[in-house]
Amino acid sequence: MSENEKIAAAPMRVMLVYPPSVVAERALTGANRPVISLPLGLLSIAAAVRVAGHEVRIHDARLSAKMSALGDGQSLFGDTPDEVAETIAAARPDVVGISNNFHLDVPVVKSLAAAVRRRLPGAVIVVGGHAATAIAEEYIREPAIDYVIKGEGEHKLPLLLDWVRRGLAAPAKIVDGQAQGCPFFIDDLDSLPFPAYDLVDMERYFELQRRGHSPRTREYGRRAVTLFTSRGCPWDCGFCSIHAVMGHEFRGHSAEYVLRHIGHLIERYRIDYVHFEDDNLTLDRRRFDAILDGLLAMQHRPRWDTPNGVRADMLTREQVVKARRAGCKYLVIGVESGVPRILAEKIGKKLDLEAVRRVCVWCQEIGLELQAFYVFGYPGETIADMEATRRFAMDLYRRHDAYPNVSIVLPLYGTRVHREASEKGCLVSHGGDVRIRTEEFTPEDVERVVIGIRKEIFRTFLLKSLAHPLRTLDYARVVLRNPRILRKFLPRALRR
Ligand code: B12
Ligand code: SF4
Repeated sequence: MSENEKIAAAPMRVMLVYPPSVVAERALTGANRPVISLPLGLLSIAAAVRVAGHEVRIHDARLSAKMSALGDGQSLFGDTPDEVAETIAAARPDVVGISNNFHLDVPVVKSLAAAVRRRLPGAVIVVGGHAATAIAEEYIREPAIDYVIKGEGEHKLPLLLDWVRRGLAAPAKIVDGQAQGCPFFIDDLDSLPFPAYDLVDMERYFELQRRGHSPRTREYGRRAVTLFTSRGCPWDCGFCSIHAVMGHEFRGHSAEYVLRHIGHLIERYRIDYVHFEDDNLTLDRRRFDAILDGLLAMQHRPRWDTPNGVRADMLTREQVVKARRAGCKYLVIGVESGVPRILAEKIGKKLDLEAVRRVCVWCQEIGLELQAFYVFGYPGETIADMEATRRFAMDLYRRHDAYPNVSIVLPLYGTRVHREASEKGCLVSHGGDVRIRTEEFTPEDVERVVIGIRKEIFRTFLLKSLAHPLRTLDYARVVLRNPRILRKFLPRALRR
């Protein structure tokens, strides 16, 4: 083998890093516990990088669960950028890949990259993820950052590593793979190896989730994992930012792959709960049916939920019935607004509210818990529209038990709402983040509406608890196993 061939075949040492999370300042007092779940993107990339013959490690900065003040109404969850950089430098990697999915974490990712650069001047530093993809142009202006990989990383990072080990500069600092014949979206998801769970301390995630850091509180501190079994969404809701990474075309792992994956997690990590975080778990009806059939056939099937929401018009009554039998703890549907005009003309969700009502009735009939997402503060909405959504949501809650899960529209980079609001000068800085202000409402108005409805939900919840003693017992079990939940939700519910 020639010297050049030896270099070309030598494995690179790769360190994949999940940054500390920027969270609200009140998290410091313990009133609002920051959340943690498996860094699925990095686990999946790590598995692909390993198959490509490189040495790979993962460092999740949140695992220390340390809290520190950042100022400006924010705090940091996990090790500080300097501490993370120390850990990374000790491993002397050739390439450092930092994940940046959330817009709030951007400043921290930039300072983390700078801290790594100071300690490892020769390392190649690359960022990727949802936020990184949306602001790739801004990132490559950072002196510490060599490359931004846009979109999914499983094929593009090994491609970049290949250039690096051959001593070649990538054709561009923004890597989308297409110039090299690498399709932007991965066509056959089943060709991907299972995420490299063995590279992280799974017990530490279970422990932190048990200690109140779980993003999904209804799992009772079980051995719960998040699973992402499909990518892409053909719809185009104006507030949603998934398309730049996941695309419009739906791509799913086969049911057989999903069931094997769950089997692997049960056997290797004794998991007993799955959060299907897909954007469209039910879009391919045959696939979803086959997953349900497979779960039904399992001897020790895990409980599961769909906390990221599914579309009400992509469910049949038979599926809802089967889902309950197959271990579904609760379903979540994305409704967003109770006003058809806002849904159709502003948000662009293309959802018939009759489909929502149907699913509410089905779930109530068969005793399957249901939650519904609503967002408030979309440009074009009036306070009267928000009131109408509040009435719609509370009516479905009171009559059909569809628990409303309400939030404020975040103008995320790369979304239609961000673009339109910024063109109209409607973006304002608010509480350390960016919010929307229109002629119809201010950020404070929207907050008032949302706090009002949260209080109404809480009161209704307490009343309903009296009528459903069994379910109340269920909630009591959650609280007993994790009393911090009260500190998290009570102040929020009671806040004026
Ligand atoms: C599960 C999930 C959560 C979970 C867990 C998140 C976590 N910490 O891991 C919870 C519930 C905690 C959550 C919370 C929030 N979320 Co969220 N979440 C998701 C969801 C549904 C799936 C993420 C996932 O696991 N995907 C599966 C893996 C395989 O994909 P991936 O992570 O994107 O990774 C791929 C690429 O991004 C890329 N990549 C990622 N990292 C890296 C690194 C390198 C080096 C490279 C090369 C490539 C690369 O390659 C990976 C493999 O292909 C996504 C939507 C989506 N479709 O992805 C939203 C999403 C990421 N969330 C979003 C938002 C806004 C939030 C919240 C701010 C919501 C809120 N109002 O509170 C909070 C922030 C919490 C926080 N600071 O941690 C937005 C982010 C947009 C943005 N630019 O900020 C998304 C895109 C949803 C949306 N509709 O727009 N979320
Ligand atoms: S919110 Fe859901 S339905 Fe709408 S575009 Fe995003 S993933 Fe698709």
